[in-house]
Amino acid sequence: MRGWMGKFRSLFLFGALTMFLTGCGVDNISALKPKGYGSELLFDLMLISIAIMIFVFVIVMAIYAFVLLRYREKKGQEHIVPKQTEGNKALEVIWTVIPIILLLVLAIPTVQATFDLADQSTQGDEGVLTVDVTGNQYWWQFDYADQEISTSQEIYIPTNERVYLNMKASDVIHSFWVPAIAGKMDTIPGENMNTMYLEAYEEGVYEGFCAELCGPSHSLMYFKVIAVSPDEFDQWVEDMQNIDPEATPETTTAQEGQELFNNNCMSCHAIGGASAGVGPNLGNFANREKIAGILQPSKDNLVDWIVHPDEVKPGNQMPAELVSEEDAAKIADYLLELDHSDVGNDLEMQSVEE
Ligand code: HEC
Ligand SMILES: [Cu+2]
Repeated sequence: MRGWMGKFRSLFLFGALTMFLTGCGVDNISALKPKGYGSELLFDLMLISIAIMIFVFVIVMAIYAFVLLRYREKKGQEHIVPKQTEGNKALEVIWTVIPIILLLVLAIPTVQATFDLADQSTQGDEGVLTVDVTGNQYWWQFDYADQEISTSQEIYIPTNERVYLNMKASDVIHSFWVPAIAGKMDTIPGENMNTMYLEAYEEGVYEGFCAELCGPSHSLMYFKVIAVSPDEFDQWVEDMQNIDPEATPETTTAQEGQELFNNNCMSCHAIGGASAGVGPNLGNFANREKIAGILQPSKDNLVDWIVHPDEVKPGNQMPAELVSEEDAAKIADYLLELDHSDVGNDLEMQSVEE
C-alpha cells in the first residue's frame, strides 16, 4: 500500500471531502443557494468575506514562499547572518492601512445589511401580512391574526411580498431558521418580542429548523415555509377560513374517529378557526408534508404518533396512550380526511432526510 497510493492519500481524502461537501447545497434548504431577500443579503456578505480572505491568504502565502526561497540557508553560507533591519516606516504604514481598508470593505455592507434585515418600515401597512410565530417544545405555531386562522408546522406565505413575523416562545428559547430564505431569529419566552421578515423569490417548500438547543427533541423541531403565488395564498386563506370543525366525515370509522377526537383530544387541539391552545391546530392536517414535523404522512405513522408521541419526540407535551390503538386508527381516519386546501400540493419538497 505504500508508494503510489500512499503518496496520493491526502489527495484522495481531499477529493472525498470535496464530494461530500457538494452535498451541502441542496435546493430550498441551503444558505448557499439563496431563494429569498434575506438569505441573498447574507450570501453576498459571505462572498465578500471569502473574497477578502482569499486576497489576504494569497498575498501572505506569496510573501511566505518568496522569503522561504530567497533567504533560506545556502550551502557554504551557514554562518552568515544577513543585514538586520529594525523599523521600516513605509512597510508599517502599508500593513496597517491595507487591513483598515479591507475591514471597511467588509464593515460597510455588513452594517447596511444589518439595518436592512431589521427594517420594519412597511409593517402594519395596508395589505402587508404579519404572522405571529410561537416556538413551543417541539413545534411551531403560526397565527394569522387578521385572517383569523392558525396553523402549525407549516407557514404559508405569498411570494415576492415581505411577510413580517412577530416572534415569541411559550416555554424556552427557540430559534427560527429558514436558511434558503432568511436569516435566523430567536424566539424568547416572556414579554420580549422579536421581529423578522420573510421574502421568498420563488414558489416552493423550504425547510426550516429550530437553531437553539431547547430540549431532547430539539433536533426534530422542523417546519416548512410554503411559498405560493399571491393568488394561491388568498385561496389558501379562504380555504382555511372555511374549515368547519363539525363537518361530518365520509366514512363511518372516520365519524367514530371524530367523536373520539372531540372527547379525548379537543382539550389541547383545535380544528380550524383562530386558536391553537396547548397543541397544534389540526384544521388542515391531511395536507401536511409531515406528521408532527418529521414523520412521513401515512396512517401507520399517525397511529404510532397518537398512541406514543413520546417515542417519536421524547419530552414533547402530548400525553401518551390517551386512546387505544384501535381508537387511534379511527381517529387517524378522521384526521386524514381533514384535507381542505389544494394550495401548495403541486410543490415538490427536497428534504434533508432523503
Ligand atoms: C395535553 C394536550 C394534548 C392532548 C390531550 C392531545 N394532544 Fe396532540 N399534540 C399536543 C402537542 C403539544 C403536540 C405537538 C407535539 C410536538 O410536535 O412536539 C401535539 C401534536 C399532535 C399531532 C401532530 C400535529 C402536527 O402538527 O403534525 C397530532 C396528529 C395529534 N397531536 C393528535 C392528537 C390526538 C388524536 C389526540 C387525542 C387522542 C391528542 N393529540 C391529544 C398536545 C395534546
Ligand atoms: Cu426549539
